[in-house]
Amino acid sequence: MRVLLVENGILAPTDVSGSESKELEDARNALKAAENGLNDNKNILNERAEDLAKDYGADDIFRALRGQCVSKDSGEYTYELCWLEQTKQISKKNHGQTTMGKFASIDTIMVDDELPADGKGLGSGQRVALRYENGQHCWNGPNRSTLVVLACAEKDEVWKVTEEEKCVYRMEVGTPAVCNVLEKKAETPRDEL
Ligand code: MAN
Repeated sequence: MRVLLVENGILAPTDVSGSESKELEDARNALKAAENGLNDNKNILNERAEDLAKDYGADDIFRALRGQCVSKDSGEYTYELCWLEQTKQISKKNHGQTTMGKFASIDTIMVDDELPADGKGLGSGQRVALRYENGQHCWNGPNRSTLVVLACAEKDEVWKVTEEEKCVYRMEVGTPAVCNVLEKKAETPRDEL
């Protein structure tokens, strides 16, 4: 009866024990592998599409800096800026790390600072600023946040870190990434030099 049904295409040709033929098993495994590969590629495609939709500043300039970090010792902490990722406060005593914000957005702000003789400062005019928000919660205060204000410099360097109010930090940072962005247009003491 079974043979008859198989011959007429009504039953699949499995053997009597019910186990699949080697060919069918191989084909099933190959299909599974192809499906896994397709899913992996779909995930990569989604990640790339999300990344392309993000704002990396004029000419996507900050994309190249992502993942790199610069740091500066100040008081009892080492402060670390990881471009487009997070800012951190690292205790010199116990090496405990506190997140001072995760990268949130790119902005422009006005500054009016005297430029130090060594040129390592913001000067005055419009500057690119990176906002880092929602860092580690501050006891009796907000979640920590950092405003990273940028000025043109030959190399990436944290110049100054201040805590403007409790758990609200400001970093002044030099980087070649903004040299062609705003400062060319702005009237700054730097242009006069
Ligand atoms: C830690 C640091 C300081 C902060 C206090 C707030 O000591 O993160 O910068 O002002 O916590 O309690």
